[in-house]
Amino acid sequence: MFEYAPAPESRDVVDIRPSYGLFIGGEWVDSQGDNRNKTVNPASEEVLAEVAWATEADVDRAVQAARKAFGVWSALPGSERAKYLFRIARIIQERSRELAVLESLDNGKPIRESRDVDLPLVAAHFFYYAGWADKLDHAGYGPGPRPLGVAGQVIPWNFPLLMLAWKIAPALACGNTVVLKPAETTPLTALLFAEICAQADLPPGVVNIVTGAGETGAALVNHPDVNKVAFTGSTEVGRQIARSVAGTGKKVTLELGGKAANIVFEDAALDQAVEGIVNGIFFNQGHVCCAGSRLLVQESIETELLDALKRRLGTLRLGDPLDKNTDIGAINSAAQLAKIRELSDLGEAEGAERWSPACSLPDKGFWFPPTIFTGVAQSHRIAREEVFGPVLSVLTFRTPAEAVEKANNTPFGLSAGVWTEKGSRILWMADRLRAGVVWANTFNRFDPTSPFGGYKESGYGREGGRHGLEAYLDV
Ligand code: TXE
Repeated sequence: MFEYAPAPESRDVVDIRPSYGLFIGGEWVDSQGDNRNKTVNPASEEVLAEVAWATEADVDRAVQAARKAFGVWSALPGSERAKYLFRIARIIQERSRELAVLESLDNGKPIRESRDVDLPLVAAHFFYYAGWADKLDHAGYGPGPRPLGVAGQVIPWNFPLLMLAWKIAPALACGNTVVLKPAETTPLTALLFAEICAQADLPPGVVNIVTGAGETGAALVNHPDVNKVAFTGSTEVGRQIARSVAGTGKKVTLELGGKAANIVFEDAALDQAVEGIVNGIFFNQGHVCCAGSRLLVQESIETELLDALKRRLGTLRLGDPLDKNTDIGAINSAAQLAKIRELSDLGEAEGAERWSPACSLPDKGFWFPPTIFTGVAQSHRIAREEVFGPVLSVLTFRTPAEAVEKANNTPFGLSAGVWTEKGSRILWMADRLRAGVVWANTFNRFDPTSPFGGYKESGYGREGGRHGLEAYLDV
């Protein structure tokens, strides 16, 4: 039988420099400290590049550059800022193959995802917010909505370029300038984005990229000349940031963890629900804050649904992220792999039953098979804590009210999914689920026009859409 086997994506389409400095004031500069960080390909553990590790003094330089550029950038007419953002969006499209390959190399995600999900969404965010830049004066905010000033932005490693787009595009559209710190394990696409800013002739200092770890992030967040802090990452660091900016007058948005319920009723279209469950938890190796990590299935269809889900998991291909057939790539880091292993072992120790399809893991790199836990109780840690990996906890319910109660029974509230053919039930559930996003008969669907963000410990503020714009404006 004919089998379609596309050639793997070539890594030669990207030109990775052996070593990178910091992008400050439109120039590449060395860090003032001696520390450097090696970023590795998590699928092979091969070192991709050496990256500067910004000190407090470097962060200060970057903030000063952003402060200086703020005067020029915020004074431009919105239509001029729009031109730059449109230009950036177009260059992202032109260089999207290069960016997608680099993202997969540095992060471990399958090329099919970086090429077909991340990159189109990255470009879409720049196009969308470019469209807003010249309309702010007529958007009903009253005269002269004002940018906040310098935005200090700290992002995680699961969607490196997309999180950058979520943060930089609205900030620039409103007239703010930016210092952004990418995560230590995935700095490369942010550094390529810096090149794109230069290619778009963006005025120097409007976007500054400082690489480093938590201390660099903390120096940025705590810098007195930063007016707005935007963070996506762990709930624990989110709490620290909220404490450290308290009383400073800085505006803050925090996008933190989740433990979303994907709720399947007995009247759902089961084949679609199976695809939605797979997409919900195994997309991006489960490194997704809104991942559908808890499956709540109506008791009457539990066996049927789980049989179908297991059959489907048997067809998923795990392996080389640059292979266009790959469904599941590498875990981003040794530390994240250790966390996934620890919580999974704990799930077993607490009495849940663990299942994975037969699949061989590559010898080198960081890998974890798609995994399902059944017989999970609400008190189990795998039902309460964010695993941030390809691990699904299955719980059951009998009535819609019980589904709501179980879905809401976590400290988080980022997203939820409902699978049913009854429209009235979707609305009834959406009204009662304490989650920033409720998807109906779909999951993990994003759009730059829609606000995204959490309830409860999942954080506060919204990114995307008009709400995302307001996080960067004084109105
Ligand atoms: O997160 P950190 P980690 C969750 C997920 C994961 C866990 C730990 O459960 O297993 O967090 O991941 C920077 N001040 N999420 O350790 O440390 C850091 O350098 C300022 C969910 O990677 O929060 C990086 O750039 N910044 C999440 C960013 O914060 C600090 C995405 C995120 O790293 C800092 C990622 C400090 N004190 C992890 N300490 C989501 N919501 O999508 C670290 N950083």
